Amino acid sequence: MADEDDDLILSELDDEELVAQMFDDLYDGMREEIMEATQILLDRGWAPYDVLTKSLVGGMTIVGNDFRDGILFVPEVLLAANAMKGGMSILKPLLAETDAPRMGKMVIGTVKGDIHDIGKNLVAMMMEGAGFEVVDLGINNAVEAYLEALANEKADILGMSALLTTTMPYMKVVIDTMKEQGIRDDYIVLVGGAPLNEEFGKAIGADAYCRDAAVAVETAKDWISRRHNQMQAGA
Ligand code: B1M
Repeated sequence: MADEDDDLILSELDDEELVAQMFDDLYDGMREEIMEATQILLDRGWAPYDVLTKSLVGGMTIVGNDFRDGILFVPEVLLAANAMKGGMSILKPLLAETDAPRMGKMVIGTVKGDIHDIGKNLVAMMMEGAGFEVVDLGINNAVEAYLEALANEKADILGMSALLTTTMPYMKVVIDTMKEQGIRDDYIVLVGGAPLNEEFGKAIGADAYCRDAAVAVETAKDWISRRHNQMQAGA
């Protein structure tokens, strides 16, 4: 017998019902339904950023809480993450659509020992949307990978992401190595990830902690313009 959900026609739901259904579908890892619903919201005139934050990130927060409370386990969370990425793949080109002039270049990656990449991918997308060039190193990055990319790409900004309390100290290893090599001040260093906070960012010697992707964009813009002003003053 057909399941009740099989009969559900997403396009017939109003916005509020559709977002609630997306929370359920994300929870159940239903990638195709998430992609369809993402497109429906866009077709109804929702801004890509609103679809991202109000439906996808909102749904993922519920998944995160139940993962924390032992109600969901790794395989289910992986399916949810996969569904979220399906929605993000539709939003990515829209968030990146911009006439903004190139703002600067960022190398970003999740630190060694950590395979969480959804937040980092969001930051990368939003930075591209704001006119930054982004070199995404993916997950599990050792200090050498960051330093090599910074040099090869002639980047302005280093972005590091960590989602585990056990991996966040590795950010300090990267920054300390930059100091040892005398290159720390050549780059703007921004850090982010759910377990971090402003105090931690300061303590490890980052230029700023970014609470979310939108803050990362604003902070990056702010630091780039400070750098330009400093360079002009020194010229
Ligand atoms: Co993991 N996991 N996980 N996990 N996971 C957390 C982080 C956890 C908090 C869950 C929990 O217990 N509530 C917990 C960490 C606890 C702790 O350290 N104190 C945890 C754990 C324990 C683990 C494992 C150890 C579980 C296990 O194996 N027993 C394991 C670790 C594997 C490893 O990394 N070595 C693990 C595995 C996984 C999955 C693979 C199943 C999956 C990851 C899939 C993937 O990323 N491709 C997963 C997921 C999905 C999560 C939760 C549920 C969701 C994370 C997420 O994507 N959030 C998470 C619970 C939670 O955070 N509520 C959890 C959505 C995303 C949009 O937010 O990543 O915070 P976030 O990014 C935000 C900001 O933080 C910021 O901007 C982003 C967008 O606004 N930001 C930056 C992030 N990076 C930035 C970089 C910047 C700037 C801003 O640079 C400039």
